[in-house]
Amino acid sequence: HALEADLRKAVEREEFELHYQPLYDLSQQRICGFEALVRWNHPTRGRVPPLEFIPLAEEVGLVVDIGRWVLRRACRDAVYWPEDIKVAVNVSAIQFTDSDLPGDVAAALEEAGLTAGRLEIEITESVLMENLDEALPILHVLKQRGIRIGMDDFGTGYSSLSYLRRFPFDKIKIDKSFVNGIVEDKEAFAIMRAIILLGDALGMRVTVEGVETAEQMALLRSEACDEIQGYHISPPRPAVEVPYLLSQLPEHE
Ligand code: G
Ligand code: G
Ligand code: NA
Ligand code: MN
Repeated sequence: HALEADLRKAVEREEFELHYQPLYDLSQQRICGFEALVRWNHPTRGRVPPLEFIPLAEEVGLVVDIGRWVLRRACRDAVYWPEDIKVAVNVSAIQFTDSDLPGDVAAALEEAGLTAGRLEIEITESVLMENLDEALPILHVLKQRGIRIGMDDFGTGYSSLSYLRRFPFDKIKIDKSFVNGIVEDKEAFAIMRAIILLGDALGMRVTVEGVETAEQMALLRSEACDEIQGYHISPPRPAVEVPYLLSQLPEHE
């Protein structure tokens, strides 16, 4: 596999880069954090999307090294941001089973000098599904140390609801597929509303992903939705643009 060989070199040569997408607080009307999204700038192929190389990296065991790099890079970037701005990092299931995730997280925070409370770990349901017995104690350790834990792509799996009882997530991120049609379609809106109320009733912060229009944002503002993410606020942007985004986006109404 040619891509696999290149991926190995990419780890050594640090061909990765993090882009950041704002998380926008609806009541404060300002950015409250950024999600780190990894990019691979291949020397000849150009940019390879994460949906292509993350699954491959998981298969061949490279996702642990890449994940460690992402954690370190994200903490080192975030330490230069204002103190009330959090950084969210995606973590793969394999990082729970094949590495010392709490150790890697602690090292990344310590090396950067970042407070644990500024870091949020995003996990998808498949992470939990694949190894619940191993993942749950690790999540508890991270949470005890003050790291926030969010359930990503909420609603896309068939067992999301049962996981809400098994672990006290700080946040759920409602998958972008649920935003489609909320403005035009009563049923779509009813489902969105019910999921938001569920998260809210369980004391979790609720984020809606994939918000692309002002109408969607206005509708969510009238609900118990805490924050939104999506192209309407901003697509993921390179780290150097974070200060610009922080200075521009309060006007984003
Ligand atoms: O940014 P983009 O929409 O292309 O991301 C596609 C997918 O890749 C998303 O589902 C996202 O969760 C995943 N992804 C992005 N960055 C990382 C990362 O650093 N680690 C892991 N495990 N997944 C990531
Ligand atoms: O799985 P995860 O939630 O981490 O995926 C994040 C991905 O969603 C990123 O690749 C990002 O590029 C993409 N994304 C972010 N905002 C929007 C949006 O408003 N619409 C769509 N269609 N995709 C988005
Ligand atoms: Na995510
Ligand atoms: Mn998501």
